Amino acid sequence: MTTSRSRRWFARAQQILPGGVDSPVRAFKAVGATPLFIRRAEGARLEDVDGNRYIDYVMSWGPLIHGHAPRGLVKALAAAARLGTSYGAPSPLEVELGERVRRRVPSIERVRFVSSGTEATMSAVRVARAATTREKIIKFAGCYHGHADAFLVQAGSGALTLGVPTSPGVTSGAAQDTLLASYNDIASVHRAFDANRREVAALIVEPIAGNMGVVPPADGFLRALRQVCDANGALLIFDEVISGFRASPGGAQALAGVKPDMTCLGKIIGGGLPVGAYGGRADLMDLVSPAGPVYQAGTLSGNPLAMTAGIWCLDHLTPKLYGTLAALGSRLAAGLAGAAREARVALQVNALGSILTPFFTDRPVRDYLSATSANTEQYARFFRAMLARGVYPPPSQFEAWFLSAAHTVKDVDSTIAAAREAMREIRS
Ligand code: KE4
Repeated sequence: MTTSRSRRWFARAQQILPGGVDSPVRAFKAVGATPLFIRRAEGARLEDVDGNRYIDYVMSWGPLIHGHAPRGLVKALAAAARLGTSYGAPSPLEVELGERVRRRVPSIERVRFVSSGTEATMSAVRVARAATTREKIIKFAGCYHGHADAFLVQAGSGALTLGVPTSPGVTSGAAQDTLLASYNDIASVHRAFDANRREVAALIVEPIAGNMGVVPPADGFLRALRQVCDANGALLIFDEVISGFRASPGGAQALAGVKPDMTCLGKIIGGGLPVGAYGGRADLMDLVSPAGPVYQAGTLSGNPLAMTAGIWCLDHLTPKLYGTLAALGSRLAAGLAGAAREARVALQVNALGSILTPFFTDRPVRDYLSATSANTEQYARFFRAMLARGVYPPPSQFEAWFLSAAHTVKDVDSTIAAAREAMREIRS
């Protein structure tokens, strides 16, 4: 299997794109390999510029629950494009998609479409700060909400969980209003609230964490977050950019039976086109301009192509599909665990529905600390061994593997067979 054309494209790309990519994780730095440049994709398959084909478990990081380029979606987009690619004016499509979102996620009484998950989360926090006239937010170590300054923060020194920037260019001013808590540790949330009484506008959380690898919420954790926010007059924001319409037809909030004040969406509601959305209680969302004073805008917000894609994707999500995806997910999870056991490699597989992460550690993974106990070098070797066998996992230990309607039992069984060989190969 040659990847010479990808290498040439990567060398050329690095002359114009920082790091040769348009998003860092794609550069394969965490897995010590050269990124593959993709020529086309269809169903569950990627094809790189050298003609190599792979079973894809990145699936564009979550949007492609129906697989790459579903025929019906491509047809709908082609028709939409003939009617114009952007109007910069309202269209019925935004209303149609907004009503579909509300039917499936009733906590979203009003919704605003934007063009990325980052725009959605940063705008939701702005609304929360305006509604409460408070400035601080609480987030969890290991949860990722996009690259707005307020989120590029890690636990600083001292027990008070004060945030410090994780990136140059983020000012201490932007970071100081972000407090850190530990996922699945409600006591850490109480500590953050108690140390900042009546100062916390909102707590934002991935209700099923996907960005430290998949870490499901412990029983009762999300309900406890609802209670502690209510007790402190803070708003609860669910960042469902990954879990929205992925975990269940109503997202993670439907599974947990917990109603957030606001929800952020992305990925699946755009079917691979640039979309994000934030929404929630009408009294909060009616603060957003031009209904209210909280400013937020976007040239391509509600774009007709993206709305068309979102409508098609939601309309083709059936209860049966979730059952099929969950069965595939658990088959793959069990297969990876079995492959590791056979090779005597320490592995913990966290799985929920159609997302999962194999962690190379012998510790159960339930938060950022235990996730980072994973052997990332071993994951990198596993990644390279799988790529060589025609399987394309996420190029980082701390990401979710995504299944889609296009993946078959045969794909999963081939992946497991490849994993059995790869595990033997990497056994340290
Ligand atoms: P975007 O701005 O990348 O559309 O969305 C940010 C975001 C917000 N919230 C959650 C829960 C997310 O997972 C994301 C983005 N996810 C990453 C993958 N873990 C996108 C991939 C990338 O950064 O290239």
